[in-house]
Amino acid sequence: MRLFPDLAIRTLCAVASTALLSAILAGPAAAQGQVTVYCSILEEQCREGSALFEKATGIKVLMVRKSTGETYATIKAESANPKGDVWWGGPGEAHLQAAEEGLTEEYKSPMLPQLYDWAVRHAEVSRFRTTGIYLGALGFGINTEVLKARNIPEPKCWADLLDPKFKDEVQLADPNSSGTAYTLLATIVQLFGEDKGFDYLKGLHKNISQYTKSGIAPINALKLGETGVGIGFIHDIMTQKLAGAPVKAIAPCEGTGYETGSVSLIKGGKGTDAGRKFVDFALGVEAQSINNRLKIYSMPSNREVVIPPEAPDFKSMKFIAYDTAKYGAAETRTRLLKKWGDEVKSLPR
Ligand code: S7P
Repeated sequence: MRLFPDLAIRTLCAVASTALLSAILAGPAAAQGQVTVYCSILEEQCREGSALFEKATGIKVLMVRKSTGETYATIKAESANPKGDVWWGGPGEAHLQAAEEGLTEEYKSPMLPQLYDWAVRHAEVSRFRTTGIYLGALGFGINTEVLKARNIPEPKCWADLLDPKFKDEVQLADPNSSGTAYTLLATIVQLFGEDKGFDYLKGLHKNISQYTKSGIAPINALKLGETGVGIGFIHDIMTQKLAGAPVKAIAPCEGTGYETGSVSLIKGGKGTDAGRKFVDFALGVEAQSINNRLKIYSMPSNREVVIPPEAPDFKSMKFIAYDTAKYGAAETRTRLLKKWGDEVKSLPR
């Protein structure tokens, strides 16, 4: 008689402990075992990063590649029910706006002591809601064969791009979707002042063949000879040159701006612990060395990453005192993007 209750109790205990064990394994493990990363660097960088992180941690990565402005808009739209954990890459202004609007979470990574001062200052400005992962100089690329075939002299300055000879010969992304193009908008406004800057952008508009969604699209078009001029980051143009495309990177004569590529932890993400691990990874040597293998020579924020001699020489370029904090303030970024849409993009070409 006693045997059955004992057996029943033992069976129940065994079932319960198996269930408990599965719950323990399924619950926290599922939460820690997966991270959703919104990736605003290039697709090949996103792919390599996920593979390396999965290999190093065993945590599964769900990677979604979207341009910087698009990612900001997605995180904002999802803020009542966040679906992403980490926002990896893209120029820092949209990350700063997200930080100011409380869309991202404070995180002081243990990797901070390994970073250059500029990356830590960027984190401080955001009250540690975003951190710098790379710098990239803005400029434009030319396809030397296209310009030669059309008998157009090589432009050296921003002002040269207003020449009617460049009609339908310049590609730029839309600054609402692209962080690269927002860097151009903020650079031109800082370089010429807001009124003259918008006059410049209206003049440039006459020569634009199309506003692409992503910032890299004009550089891909440049490589293929589909445009004579593509506005973008100098390191991305140099990647194409190193691969043998007939392109040249130009650091404009008047001076130029730059991006502080950033990483942020999304507020309310479901896999926040895994998200923190991914942020640490993005600030580390392994993730920041991916670029050397892919020949994408933006300037890394981790002091231990090797900077190869092929990387753009920042010292030879003329930079303006670019103010990422001011142009990443929510009011400024929102206002300038609206003004660009109303006063520039809407004009006939
Ligand atoms: O790391 C290369 C790089 O070009 O990827 C980012 C990306 O192009 C930004 O894309 P959108 O302009 O479409 O937002 C840059 O931050 C970075 O330099």
